[in-house]
Amino acid sequence: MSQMGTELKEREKSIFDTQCPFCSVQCKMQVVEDTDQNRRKTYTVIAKPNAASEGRLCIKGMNAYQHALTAERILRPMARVDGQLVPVTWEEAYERIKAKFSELCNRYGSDSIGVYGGGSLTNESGYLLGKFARVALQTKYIDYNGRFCMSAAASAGNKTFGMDRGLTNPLSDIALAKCIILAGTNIAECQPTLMPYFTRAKENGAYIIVIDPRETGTTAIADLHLKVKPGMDAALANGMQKVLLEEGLLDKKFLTDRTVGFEELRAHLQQLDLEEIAELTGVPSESIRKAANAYGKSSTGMIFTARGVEQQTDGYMAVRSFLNLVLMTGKIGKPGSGYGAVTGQGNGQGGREHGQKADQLPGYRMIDNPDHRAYVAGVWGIDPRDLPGKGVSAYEMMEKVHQEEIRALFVMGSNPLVSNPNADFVEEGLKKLDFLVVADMFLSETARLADLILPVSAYIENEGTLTNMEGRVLLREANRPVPGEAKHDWQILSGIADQLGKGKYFDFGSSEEIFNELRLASKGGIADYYGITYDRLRKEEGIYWPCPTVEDKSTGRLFESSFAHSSGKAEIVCVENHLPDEPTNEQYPLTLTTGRVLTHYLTGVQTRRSHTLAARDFESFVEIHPRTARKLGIKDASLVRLESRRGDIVVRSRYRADIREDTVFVPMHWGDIQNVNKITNPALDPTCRMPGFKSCAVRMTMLYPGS
Ligand SMILES: Nc1nc2c(c(=O)[nH]1)N[C@H]1C(S)=C(S)[C@@H](COP(=O)(O)OP(=O)(O)OC[C@H]3O[C@@H](n4cnc5c(=O)[nH]c(N)nc54)[C@H](O)[C@@H]3O)O[C@H]1N2
Ligand SMILES: Nc1nc2c(c(=O)[nH]1)N[C@H]1C(S)=C(S)[C@@H](COP(=O)(O)OP(=O)(O)OC[C@H]3O[C@@H](n4cnc5c(=O)[nH]c(N)nc54)[C@H](O)[C@@H]3O)O[C@H]1N2
Ligand code: SF4
Ligand SMILES: [Mo]
Repeated sequence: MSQMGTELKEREKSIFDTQCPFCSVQCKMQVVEDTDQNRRKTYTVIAKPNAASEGRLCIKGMNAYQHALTAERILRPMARVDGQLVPVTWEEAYERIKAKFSELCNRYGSDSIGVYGGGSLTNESGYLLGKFARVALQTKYIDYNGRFCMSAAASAGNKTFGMDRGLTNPLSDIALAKCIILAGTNIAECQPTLMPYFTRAKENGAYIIVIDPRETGTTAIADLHLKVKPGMDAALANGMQKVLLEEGLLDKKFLTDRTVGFEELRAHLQQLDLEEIAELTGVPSESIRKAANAYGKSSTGMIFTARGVEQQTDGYMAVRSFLNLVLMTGKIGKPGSGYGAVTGQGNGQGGREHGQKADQLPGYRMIDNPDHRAYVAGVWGIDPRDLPGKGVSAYEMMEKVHQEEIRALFVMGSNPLVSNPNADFVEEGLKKLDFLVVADMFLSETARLADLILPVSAYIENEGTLTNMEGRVLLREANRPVPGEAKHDWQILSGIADQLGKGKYFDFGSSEEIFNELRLASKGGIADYYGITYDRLRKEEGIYWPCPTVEDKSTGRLFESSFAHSSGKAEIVCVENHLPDEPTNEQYPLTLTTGRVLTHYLTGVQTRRSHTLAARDFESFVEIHPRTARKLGIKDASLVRLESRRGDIVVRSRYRADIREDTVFVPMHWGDIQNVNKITNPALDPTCRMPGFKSCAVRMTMLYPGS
């Protein structure tokens, strides 16, 4: 006994059960903190088996403890006094919010305050943020960073199937697919722990087609790589549909029984020309034929799209063009056949379901639907007439900030200065605000401009549910104490609501209590969480929605016998061969596309603070074909300036012989002079309001030409 006591004194172990804060796989893990007799701490990360990750972790998950434990965490609220950020008490922080929000509300009305959320927030916090905007602030202006992420796929899923849930099948179905199309998705670097599902499919004989303008970790497993011109996916999928039609590779029974719109599509495809499509897309017609035949002839097949296809000014229609392929061949609702919009953020799925969106109420209800308003108002105990109407999308909120229609902005879980397109414009707008409040763990680029910063807990300290890319709800346990005076997001929302005299609507003592209200608010909606409880989540390996009753056990496969539209049928649509919003010309001769690298996450606020990850990629770069570079006099590994009509950035050149010669690629993980969004195009998709992050016209010059 005494010996054990001494040992414990010498070495203390604490084990924290958690989930990776980054991507949509939501790998489970344990962080073991080992303290030696000199109080020195070392950390070991252990992957925990669970259904999606099957016990794997990638390099980001392995090192996620580092940013959570850095000395750079904000530990006290900070207010701007005489231009400087100084620590203040929570009481003072709340009082400042109350004073400023009340003043603006009285002078300009409640819509002068905007709320901006994020897909890293737990379901509970995201839900509460939506309620906070509508009930505590009564503003119509709320939107979130998922607008830049999932909005194209979500609107395409809703319109085509009547429902948007990232994957229509469980991940285990991938191994059963005989042909897999990965369109604009770089799973190897963005959801690395899912790769074994695809290699398993390949071992089972699957033919893998990857559509991407450059070579990536994912194209490495491709049997066929289509190097499409950025922004031309809708046309490419049109070409493949034309081939399916010509070759009679159609599931006629499925088309008749389960879809509408095919006859119009047939007429539309007949007048398209495959050679013209080959020219437009930069993909030879033989390759388009090969891809269509492989998919059309295989007994089972799955198509996945991600941001390469979706972050376009025709992202919504581009996804629908791929969904036409699914429906023409009847490859959905069966083992090994389905579609997946590969969700991005940790809670990118749940974050888009419960009311952070401008037009949405919990459970995928719509804010302009009178029945939906009445139901949710009932759950919240308010008069439906007091619910505001529909607001505008994330970037459009930034336009309203610029126009000084929105005068105060409350940001929780996003770094909009780096993630919005046209960042210089966004920065100008944020600087005009009367009051910018940012709730974050770190002094992000956006927080640096704030009038008030509220310190929040990190994933490892913050319990709550997150819904992974399969639509599987998971409970993230959290037993590490919150550092300093940081608070959970939901506690901050309750605290402010209380100050504003709305405390009775936000009287929660735990995330579980909020979840229980969310269950009720989502009940009967498309994303029905009513049957999911914390108790069940502790016992089961996560639960798929829709889950209307506590007995419900879904297999995770949707649309086996009918789609979610009231007719039960899926909708086929004719898609035009859309061109990117900003064509190249003599002045701006290159197409810039943007994306990610394995080691960093989004705007890099977290991963740039992890020493292991930062050391791997410590600065931004531009991938360029050596032939293009030589024509422009650009040397390898040199600092170059990239300019568009909106601004310029400085990054290091990186020769890549496998990228298209007309295209360059820059990752999005750095701020300031390396913030690629200083040059991206803010033109939006007319349906889902997604910006065209993946295509704009740029020029490139050496920063020090003589060097
Ligand atoms: N390491 C890492 N993982 C992440 C993230 C991260 O920041 N870092 N972020 C998470 C989030 S929020 C998201 S949304 C996902 C994003 O996951 P992905 O969408 O897979 O990632 P991206 O790198 O943005 O884009 C994917 C690929 O699209 C290609 N592409 C560019 N333009 C086009 C085009 O016009 N057509 C086609 N077909 N392809 C094109 C790019 O070359 C890139 O390889 O990743 C999640 N996982
Ligand atoms: N050019 C270009 N731009 C893009 C994209 C692209 O491919 N190309 N992709 C877009 C996509 S898909 C996305 S998802 C967006 C994402 O863009 P952002 O919304 O800016 O995403 P993050 O970098 O994750 O910023 C999250 C911020 O919230 C903080 N944070 C993390 N967890 C929590 C939490 O639990 N609570 C609170 N209060 N704060 C937290 C982090 O410290 C960080 O400062 O970027 C978009 N922008
Ligand atoms: S980043 Fe994604 S794949 Fe990597 S450990 Fe985290 S959740 Fe898993
Ligand atoms: Mo995303």
